[in-house]
Amino acid sequence: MQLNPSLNQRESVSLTTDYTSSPSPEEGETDTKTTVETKRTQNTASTIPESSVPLKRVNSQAQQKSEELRELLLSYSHGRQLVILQDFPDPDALSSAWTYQLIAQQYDIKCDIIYAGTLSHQENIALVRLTDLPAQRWTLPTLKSKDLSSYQGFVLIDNQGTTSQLMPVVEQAGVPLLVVIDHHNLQGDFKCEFVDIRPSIRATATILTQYLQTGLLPLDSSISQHVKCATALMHGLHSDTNRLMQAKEDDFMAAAYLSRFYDAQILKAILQANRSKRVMDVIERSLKNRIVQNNFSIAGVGYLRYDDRDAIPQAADFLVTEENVHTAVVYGIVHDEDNELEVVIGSLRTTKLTLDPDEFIKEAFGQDSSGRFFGGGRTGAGGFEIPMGFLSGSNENSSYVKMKWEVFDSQIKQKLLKLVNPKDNPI
Ligand SMILES: [Mn+2]
Repeated sequence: MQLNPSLNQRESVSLTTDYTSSPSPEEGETDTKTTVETKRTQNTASTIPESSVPLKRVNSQAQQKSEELRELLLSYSHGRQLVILQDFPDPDALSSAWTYQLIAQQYDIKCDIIYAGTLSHQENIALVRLTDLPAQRWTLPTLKSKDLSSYQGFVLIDNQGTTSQLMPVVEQAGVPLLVVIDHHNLQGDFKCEFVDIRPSIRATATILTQYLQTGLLPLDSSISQHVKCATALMHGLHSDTNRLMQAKEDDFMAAAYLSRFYDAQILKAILQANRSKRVMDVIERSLKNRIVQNNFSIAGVGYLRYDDRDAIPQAADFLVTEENVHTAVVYGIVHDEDNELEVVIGSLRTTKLTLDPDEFIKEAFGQDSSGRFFGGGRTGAGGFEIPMGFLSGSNENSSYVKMKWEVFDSQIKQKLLKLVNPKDNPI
């Protein structure tokens, strides 16, 4: 365990440098770069544009899935589809959905990319603005006001429907599920025409990039939209793999392919988006309230506005950097004024290789009355959402508000500490 931090640090340094460095030629260019330039010229001369030469680094599974997807898109051509993202979409989801939309466009399929919550992370807002990423926020009332009969089906990307309020409504309206593309562990049985769920892959952006590589949509660096989409995918891949530190071979191969098209300046601008003061305040609260036991850091941050929800994972990201801490859990009560809803939202971050966030969260919080887990995770990260039901909603009485927080705070702590300090089965 002692070896890992230094290893990670070293990897992080070299990768980060490579990744965000400007591609513009500078003085003292190396020989390697000159060779690349020469090759490019040769390619142009033989009239084969570099971008149309597929990188033959896609495994047979990806190849087969691409073929299946091509057939599906062909059979649904000239139609409309809804692409449903988790309520609070992350860069992996946003970039993957956009790529799907561009691929589907080739078959004259119009896709609307929708999510119910907000884009609350400053990097996500920057991503959407800087690349003109075409995702739309549809609240439940918006969705209900739409005529869904024009859609031939809906698509789940980077989720399996368990983190979206929109999915059940779309399903009830009789729109069939056509496609699921995800890298989280399987969360249920799907009766749909195309399923590509590969938990061994670290980002959905990798899966979509593989589709591009197999020729479902040849990227062209002279098309600004393609460059922006490649940049978005690179950002998705980067953020879901913890700056490539958790990336596997497939993810690196995808990043290598994207490196031929992405715009390093835009990516840099996205990554440099500043935190809002309110996010800083939540991080401060998490620092103040944290308890550290057995290398776990646990912090309740009280009430937050809906728009600041993403401060929770950011606080967890921060707490896990403390010396002697391998796992951080941060949670709070998020209040949605529009819908008079309250929900406990939490995030887990871990650097402990043997801790599976998915298992940990499922074991800590269990299932609701309909058998649905309150959350789950992937390598290094997890999240949970616990609806407050009858107890949700604002109250003028401040001591009541305080009491309500204390009840939820101690209940969550109790459940977490049971796993953190187990009597005979240490994690
Ligand atoms: Mn993802």
